[in-house]
Amino acid sequence: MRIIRFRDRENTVMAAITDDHELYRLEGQDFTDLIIQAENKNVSIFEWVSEIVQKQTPLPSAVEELKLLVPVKAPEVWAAGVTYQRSREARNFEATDGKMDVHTFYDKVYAADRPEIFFKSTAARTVGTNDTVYIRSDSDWQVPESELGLVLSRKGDILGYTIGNDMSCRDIEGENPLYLPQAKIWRNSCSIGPAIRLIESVKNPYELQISCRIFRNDVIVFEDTANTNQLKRRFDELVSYLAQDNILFDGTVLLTGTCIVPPEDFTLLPKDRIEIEIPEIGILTNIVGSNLS
Ligand code: DO4
Ligand code: MG
Repeated sequence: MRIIRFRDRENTVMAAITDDHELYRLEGQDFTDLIIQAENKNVSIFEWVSEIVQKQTPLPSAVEELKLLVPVKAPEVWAAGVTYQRSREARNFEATDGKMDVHTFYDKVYAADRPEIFFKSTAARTVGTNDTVYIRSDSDWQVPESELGLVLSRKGDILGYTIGNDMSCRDIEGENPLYLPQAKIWRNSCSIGPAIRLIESVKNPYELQISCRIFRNDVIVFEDTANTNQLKRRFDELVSYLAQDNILFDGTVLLTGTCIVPPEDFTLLPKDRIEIEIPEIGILTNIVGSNLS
């Protein structure tokens, strides 16, 4: 069971459920409306959505024909870092000019009880599938980060899973860790989508395959696949650190870190197409633009 948002031919924003074959309209325009509706009915979102599917006639459109939007207007997107060995190695490389035998704060945070969690994005900076993600004009080393995203309630419950792209500037991040917000946050530096898969319909979130493909002039220039079974942390552990003495909102997204890093000589260029796929959720596709274009 996946939740999507889209804009119809009359330009109206709608939320819908798709069970892979049919599309069912939801009351309200956002995933956050579902959270409140289910709460008012005293049922889980999954139960509430199943009831709608049973009672309603499907919409006549096919998902492929829709102009999809972000699946939730996440008020905040947070991200965990260095949660996979591959990310730890990549950060060590950029922070030490390739001297991989130096012990860094990335090694420390990989092993520490407290994970790295940073603020990534707001609704205004977050785009959906088929939208443009931007690269910065003051960086020469930029990559997408393919991540599983947890969709949370204000109480810190994990309600569903989405795909996230934590666009990152490796040169800015590697120059000085205090530059992290600049290496991570700018206009259109985060994308999420194309859908939210409700937790009840995922057998094992620690066995999800994540693939990333980057196309330049329609030719594939990078491709890799990893699995959430390589994650060092548990999702509830990450959420408990995020929620500690904090305020969360319905629809907050927590990205869980990347396990796919392109080779050291790779940087994104305008017009590249990035596809991040988790089969249970879909394919998050973005075209690269520059703030100047
Ligand atoms: O510490 C830098 C950021 C790490 C990150 O974004 C990741 O591991 O995905
Ligand atoms: Mg990341």
